[in-house]
Amino acid sequence: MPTSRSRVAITVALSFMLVLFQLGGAEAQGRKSLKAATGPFTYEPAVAGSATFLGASGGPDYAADYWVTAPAGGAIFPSGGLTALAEIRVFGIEKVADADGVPLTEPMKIPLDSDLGMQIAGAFWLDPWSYEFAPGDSIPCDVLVSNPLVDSWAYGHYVVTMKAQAIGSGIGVGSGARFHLNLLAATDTDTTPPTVTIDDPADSSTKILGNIDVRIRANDPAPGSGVASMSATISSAGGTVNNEALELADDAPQPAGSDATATGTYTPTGGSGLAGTTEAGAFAGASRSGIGTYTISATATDADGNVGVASSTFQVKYSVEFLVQAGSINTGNPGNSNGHFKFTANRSATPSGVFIYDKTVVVELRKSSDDSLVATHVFGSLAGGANSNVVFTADPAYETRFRRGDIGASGSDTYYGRLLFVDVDGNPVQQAQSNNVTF
Ligand SMILES: [Ca+2]
Repeated sequence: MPTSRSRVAITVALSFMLVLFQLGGAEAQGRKSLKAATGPFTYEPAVAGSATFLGASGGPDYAADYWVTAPAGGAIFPSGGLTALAEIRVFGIEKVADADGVPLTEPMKIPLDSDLGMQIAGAFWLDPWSYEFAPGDSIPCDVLVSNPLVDSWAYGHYVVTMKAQAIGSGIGVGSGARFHLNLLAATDTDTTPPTVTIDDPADSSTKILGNIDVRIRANDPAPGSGVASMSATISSAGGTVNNEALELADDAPQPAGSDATATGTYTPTGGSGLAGTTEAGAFAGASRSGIGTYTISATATDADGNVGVASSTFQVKYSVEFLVQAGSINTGNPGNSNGHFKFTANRSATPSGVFIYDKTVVVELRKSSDDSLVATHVFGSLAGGANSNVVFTADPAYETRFRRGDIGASGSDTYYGRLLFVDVDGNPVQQAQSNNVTF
């Protein structure tokens, strides 16, 4: 027999349950009085997009979007819920025409659980793939379609339908958003070569002697067979470097519409290693450094053998810095008045910005007023040292002096120094020009 205390407890519990029951009933009663939003999901536009993929390497990813709208006109769904959790997915696949574009007498349903059905549905990436709708909610659905890479027997024209489905909500799936998917053979359909772009070194650019980055992009326009391979060669203007193959790493093959990228490094002579970095190993007329004018020729071939080309011509120079560019006037001995030039010529900091010893150096003294050539100093060991030659100093640096008495000037004048070195092809090429000096 229950104690009085437990009797109280049972009574309280029963009352509480009764209240809960009544509340629940009231809620249900309340919901029952709410109007239901009826009807299926609707889709806008009815056709979300279309894509054509040619062969196994054809096609970029196609992006499309459409809106999914839940039925409105009520506060609840027919089953009584305030919201309905829907799955958004590929709902049906139909083949409507064969690979030659001939319509099928009757569209062929491709079961979603067949290999082909799974392959095609798997190429559709939907965002979102699930959403909790309230009545009247309208949401954008993004779809990204990639090449399903079907076997050639399956080539043809398909209609893929995407729908939202909220099981148990009482909302119909509706007619869905359709996507036209054309899966065709690549053969004999691609006659357009890939476009090729040399990003680096850019055409008309100037690089400092060193490891020079090379970056080439190729893109086979869609629809197309895709970039199958890439290559590039380099030549110097005078042919000393002649169609040398560049070692590139590339990410070809790429489908049509997608960039394939090839990267690598070209290092002209002296750009790395020991050559030119010691006085004993100095560059000279017979063993020249790699400064000069170069052209890279790049090619990209698509899967159907169409070849696209591009070229880029660029300069390679030393990094020149003046340590001294000064004129001094000697009033006591005017002939000793002189213009003094001291400078470094280094390679690029990539890989090591060291001083380069290059005996092909030429310093021209030119009149600032008319650019006329007044005197030329070359590397050498003539008597007079830096007054007659360009010499290496221990810094290391290049140094030379032009004396008024040696250049036949009767009074002071204003000049500038023009620095040249002989390039890979044997041509003296200006690397720098000094400020004006007066002496
Ligand atoms: Ca092509």
